[in-house]
Amino acid sequence: MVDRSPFVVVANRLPVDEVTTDTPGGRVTGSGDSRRRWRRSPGGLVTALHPVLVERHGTWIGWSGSPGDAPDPFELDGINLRPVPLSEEDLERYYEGQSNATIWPLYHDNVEPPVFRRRWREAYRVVNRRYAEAAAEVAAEGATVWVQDYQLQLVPAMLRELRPDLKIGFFLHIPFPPIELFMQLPQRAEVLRGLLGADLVGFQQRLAAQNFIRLARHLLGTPYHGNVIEYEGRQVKADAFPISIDVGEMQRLADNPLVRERAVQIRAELGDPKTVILGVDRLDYTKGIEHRLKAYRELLAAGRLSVPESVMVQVATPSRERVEHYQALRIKVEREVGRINGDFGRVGVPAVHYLHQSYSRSELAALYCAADVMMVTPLRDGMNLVAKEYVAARLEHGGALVLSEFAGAAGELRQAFLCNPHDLDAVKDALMRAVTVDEHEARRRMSVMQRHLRRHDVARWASDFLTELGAIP
Ligand code: GDG
Repeated sequence: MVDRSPFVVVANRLPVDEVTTDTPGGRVTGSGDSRRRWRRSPGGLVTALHPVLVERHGTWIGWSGSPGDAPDPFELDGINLRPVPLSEEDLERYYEGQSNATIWPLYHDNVEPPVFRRRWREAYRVVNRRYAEAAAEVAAEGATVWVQDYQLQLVPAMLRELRPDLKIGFFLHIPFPPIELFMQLPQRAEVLRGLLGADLVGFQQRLAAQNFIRLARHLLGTPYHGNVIEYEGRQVKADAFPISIDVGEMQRLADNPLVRERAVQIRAELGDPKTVILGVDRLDYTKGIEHRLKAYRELLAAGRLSVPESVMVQVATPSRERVEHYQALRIKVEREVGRINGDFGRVGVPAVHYLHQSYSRSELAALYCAADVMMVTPLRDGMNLVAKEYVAARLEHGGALVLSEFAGAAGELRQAFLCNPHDLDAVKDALMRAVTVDEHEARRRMSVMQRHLRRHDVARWASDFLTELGAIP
């Protein structure tokens, strides 16, 4: 039996990974056959919420990462973890289906056509109820429950029905679409009512909060004043809380002598080019990887860039590999990489180093330190933390960020080289401006953006949200 908590986080995934080998740092939990080792997974969300969770004897509810029966609740680094079971079929329908093949593309401006399936919708409902029931069970009287992201949009209303005494917050990490797109969703009223179960609904950008408020009015006729919606005798606030990163962690990594040495080594391994251009993304069609590669190819073809003076490194972390859209994307990206290397590479000197792999935080930091230009060109992105990580890692190095106007981060990182990723010429121009910017100007831009990030890190994001929710004084 888990103790009841005054502070509960509900997210699709628990912030831990199971350790299968004797990796140092893994903690043993449970007893007998259920002895399993876990390690806290890196991530801004858990870093930001860790102090609050520890201080308040908090509980995190989520999936453990393995299909089938859930492990018993356990404690790790001062946080109570309450696993929710997901079967193979739940994963296929609720997670890969409704979450990642319906809602994900729809909320990202339909950059790929969303797929609508009735059985996915039903699975989404069933799984959301499971998370809501778990939260209702562990939350203490009058507790604060913070629900995270697009996989769990029905949880706030389900939870309110079970436990009207709770204070419920919801944060959406991805964009919230304009009315005309949202209206395509067959489950639209149910999703909207699900979100309206919260006391505070947080978005990455103000525009998203406005889309939500207008949608509620359009679909349910709910009156509103400012950012407060009147719904079923309650007030629901909708506001923007742009998420950020653990700036200190990234700066410490970038300052670590081993990471710096590795950055020098990476440049040497790339043949000490004049310009290293970097992309780091989950292999996702919203990230604009193909567009970026195409822009680079056209610049090479026109002789505005050349190999080996410039080289591109594209890390494309494997993601959602069982979803069809992602399989098709991988083929397209890899074809483009092959084409560029075929046309412009030489034996031992590729034009693009393509890495379909996952890296440690320190290797990522070394890549950020090694790159003169970082390309972040999503077609649509709630925020994009990679852009913020690059800026934080640059310390005194200068360097230039090419950033899509369609990433939430563009609202804050105004000194980046901004571009419209749908306009190939604009991407090419922004990339050339970043490649050729003089050092003084590059440092100036970087230091303005760093100052902004130091004041707006992920701890501030969490405390702004929880203060607005009335969960902290
Ligand atoms: C969603 C929204 C919003 C990437 N490769 C590796 C690795 N990463 C890390 C990055 C970064 C994170 O993953 C990716 O975050 P993004 O923000 O760039 O993108 P999404 O995954 O799409 O995140 C997004 C975010 O939620 C937060 O609200 O910003 O808009 O789509 O931290 O560094 N980390 C490691 N190895 C890798 O190979 N260790």
